[in-house]
Amino acid sequence: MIYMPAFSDLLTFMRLPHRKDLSGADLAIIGVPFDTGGSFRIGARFAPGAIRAASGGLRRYHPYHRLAPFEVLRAVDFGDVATVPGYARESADAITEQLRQVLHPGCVPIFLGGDHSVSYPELRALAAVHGPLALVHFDAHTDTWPSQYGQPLGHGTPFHRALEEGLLLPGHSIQIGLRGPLPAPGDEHLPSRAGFEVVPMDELTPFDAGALAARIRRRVGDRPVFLSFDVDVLDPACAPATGTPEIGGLLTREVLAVLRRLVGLRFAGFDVVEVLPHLDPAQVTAITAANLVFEFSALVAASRPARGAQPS
Ligand SMILES: [Mn+2]
Repeated sequence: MIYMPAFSDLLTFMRLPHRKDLSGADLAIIGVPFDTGGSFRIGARFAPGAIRAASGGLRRYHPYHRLAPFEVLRAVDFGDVATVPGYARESADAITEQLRQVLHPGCVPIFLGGDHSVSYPELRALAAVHGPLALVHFDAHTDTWPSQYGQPLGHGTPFHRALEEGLLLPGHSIQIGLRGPLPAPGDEHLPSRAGFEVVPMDELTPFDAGALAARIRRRVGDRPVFLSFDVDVLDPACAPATGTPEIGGLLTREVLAVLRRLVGLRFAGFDVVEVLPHLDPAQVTAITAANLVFEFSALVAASRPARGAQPS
């Protein structure tokens, strides 16, 4: 028997089939290669390709959830959406429009950013399908500022824009891992004034995965939820290749322990953002992002009600 190794052939995420039609799909990997919303280091436009390349090292069975997500789910790799490099408004509108044409309620997208500004056009398309969403946001920064360099669209503003447009349920949303110096005094109160629950990094030492997962579950309840993962929530030792690194972050193993305790949430979508491949020693950040995408896929598979099961 001839077996094609996962690092071979044309690059899709874990060798999933490439499909532009998502009508039969339960899960879709979608690249969003826009990075000129970045305020410091840029280069995340190359992240979708780097994450797909890094996924060649993954294997298909998840021993914690005891399933192979891509055998449980009909999953595809959409490839990337088109963007307009350097033009935030035009890119945001193009991203939303393309996603609106393909997303449907039965398909969970996992977006490969891009800088964090892409969450806003993603949320516009997802809210059109599901209505307003709960947000579970892992990040060193709140990304809820009203403007960035005086402009409305950037990687520091996506959740402010989303709140303005009613795309989020702030009373069911939570931000985890915030830390680091801020542009102005009082900025630490920005997310709670917007209605988000905030778990700053200071509250995560010592780390208790069960307590954090319980807090997320209480906050989200049974609302459809968007999980947005900025790799800068991780300590730069775990994810050095990112746009705005902040020292003193979470360890990858801590994040995995929390994610694995979130089975059963109504996941409507995910993104993983701010991977900068040209700064990535030994692919460590891209490998981390690829593993997170695999974790998200396993979470979706483990959270699905059993097909054909009788309601109890
Ligand atoms: Mn961010």
